[in-house]
Amino acid sequence: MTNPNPMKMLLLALVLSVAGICTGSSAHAQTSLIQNAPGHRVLSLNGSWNYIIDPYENGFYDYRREAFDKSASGKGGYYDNQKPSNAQETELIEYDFDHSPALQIPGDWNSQDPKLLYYEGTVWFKKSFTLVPKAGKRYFLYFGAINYESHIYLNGKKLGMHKGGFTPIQYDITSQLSATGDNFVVVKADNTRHAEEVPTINTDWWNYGGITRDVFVAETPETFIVDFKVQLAKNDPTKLMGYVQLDGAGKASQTVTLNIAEAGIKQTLKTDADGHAAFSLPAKKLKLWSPLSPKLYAVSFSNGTETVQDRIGFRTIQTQGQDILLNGKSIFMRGISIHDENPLIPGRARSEGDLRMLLTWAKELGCNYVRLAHYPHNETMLKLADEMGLLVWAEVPVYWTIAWQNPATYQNAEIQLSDLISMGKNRASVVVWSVGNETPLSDPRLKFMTSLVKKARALDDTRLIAAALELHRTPDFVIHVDDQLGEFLDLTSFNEYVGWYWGGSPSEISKYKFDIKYNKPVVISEFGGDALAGYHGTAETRWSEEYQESLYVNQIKLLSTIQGLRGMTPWILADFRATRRQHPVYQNGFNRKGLISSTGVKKKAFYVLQEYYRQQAAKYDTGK
Ligand code: GCB
Repeated sequence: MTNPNPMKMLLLALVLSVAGICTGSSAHAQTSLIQNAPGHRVLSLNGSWNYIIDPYENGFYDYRREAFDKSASGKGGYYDNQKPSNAQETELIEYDFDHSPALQIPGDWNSQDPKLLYYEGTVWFKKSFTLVPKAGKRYFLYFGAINYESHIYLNGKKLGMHKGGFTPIQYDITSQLSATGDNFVVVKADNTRHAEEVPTINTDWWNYGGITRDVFVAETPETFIVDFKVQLAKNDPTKLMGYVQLDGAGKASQTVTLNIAEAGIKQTLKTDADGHAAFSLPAKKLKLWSPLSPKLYAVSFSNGTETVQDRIGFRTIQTQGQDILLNGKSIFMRGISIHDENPLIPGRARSEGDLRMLLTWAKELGCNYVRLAHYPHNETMLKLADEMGLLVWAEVPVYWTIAWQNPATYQNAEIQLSDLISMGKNRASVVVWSVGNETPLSDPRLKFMTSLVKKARALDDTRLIAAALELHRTPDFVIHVDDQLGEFLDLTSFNEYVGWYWGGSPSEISKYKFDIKYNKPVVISEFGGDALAGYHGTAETRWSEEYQESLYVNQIKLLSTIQGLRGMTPWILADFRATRRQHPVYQNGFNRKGLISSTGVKKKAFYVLQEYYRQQAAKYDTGK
């Protein structure tokens, strides 16, 4: 991220309000996301939140459909959390959070209340908390994610509105906290799907609603370290580059010290008038991060009033012809696609333990790489990948039929991409930014997608940019990969479902050939087929484990014919909920392409891929 100069901030505010992404009174509008925000956590708001299901949005609009929070008094909505003001209880109040049921946060609502499994609409949440603000400190209310549109209120006053179900939301609440320490926060979360949003109405995953990631209050000094980046320079392991950004009245001309003690790096930086200090330093002695040796360094920045810390790894990633070079050495990306879902709940992953379980399964499969599909995953997931030695493909929900011609839709996608990059820019594990998945060919789509590519490169030119491309086949069994978007990307990636959507059985896979236009590394973003764990038959029996097993055997043979094959992320690690999947016997509301079932059982195909990855590891990890 670059220095937020005033002109840029003005433009950004304009764009935000056009897109309707995050608006509120200007004092509270979302500014730069706090880097490593949990490091500033002073109070967790996870736990029990009371909720009210409000399909008609009675807590938001009056009976003439006027929004209460836009009325002269700003009062009347559920966010008032109104209580009877006298003992006789003479007032008419038709809601009561404190006698309403509670859900656990973080956590989607669908998996916690059977009434809400298919629900799409508004649910209100309320939590009371005690926090006595200290003089000279600032406080930020931080939500890891709320799906999809959220209106957030503190002590009855609106902080703002945010769109996007997978990126953090933060508001400066310093002036809004009550002096006595008694506070309440109310959230209107609405997961209604809309054609013009990102994602659009049609996806192949469950539209989980609610406050799905951690909530906390962060405390900072008046002037504090809001953002920083420390990574190796593009393709140069000898140079460390980055910046630190201060926020607050005293941000200009401050001294900030960068310290990476273990590497003997201590550097004094001086901020400019905008509170920004960029640096470029020699970094000869750093031990580089890789899946085989995921070395992380303790990195800190101090400005006299505070010290912020992170654990950061350093590596280079680049392509050369059809090779992907990690720290200058050719690698094969042994991957698997993953949704942000714990199949054992089943529901959105809620805890670090859930995320660790998913990545541990990936390691067991022999992976050195994961594709975090199809939207930004939890920041904790990226940190775990750093720690466990897994390369990451991180993606935005530009999926299928986006409203390509709508400028607000584009701005929305771009903001989600920027927030994703902001969240993951210090993670060595993240090597690919993906700007979208299987988007149908058209000129407006190409313009939209190439603008996202440009944006991603402008924000971070040290990582590879990719997308799951479109492909088509001809009657001679040739699969053509010539989607024009491929010209603008670093990898050739595509989803290829021969043997499942194309062709009647896995044995037909061998008839196919590839015609790939680009001389770039090929990293297959998806292939796969459904299998119901425990259901057995022959290799021709749809939905059986044997069918899926044979599909993997034949796909691996077919893909191995691609000269530039440098990796893959088959679809998918575990079965996941999907409304499109209606077969009452075999699917029952689940996409069954998982290598692991919704009860945690490994299917036969798991072992096929595991063996293939064992062979690939032997070939590449030893440098042969
Ligand atoms: C795809 C999509 C993925 C689906 C998968 C399927 O191409 O990218 O989101 O879940 O196919 O199972 O059809």
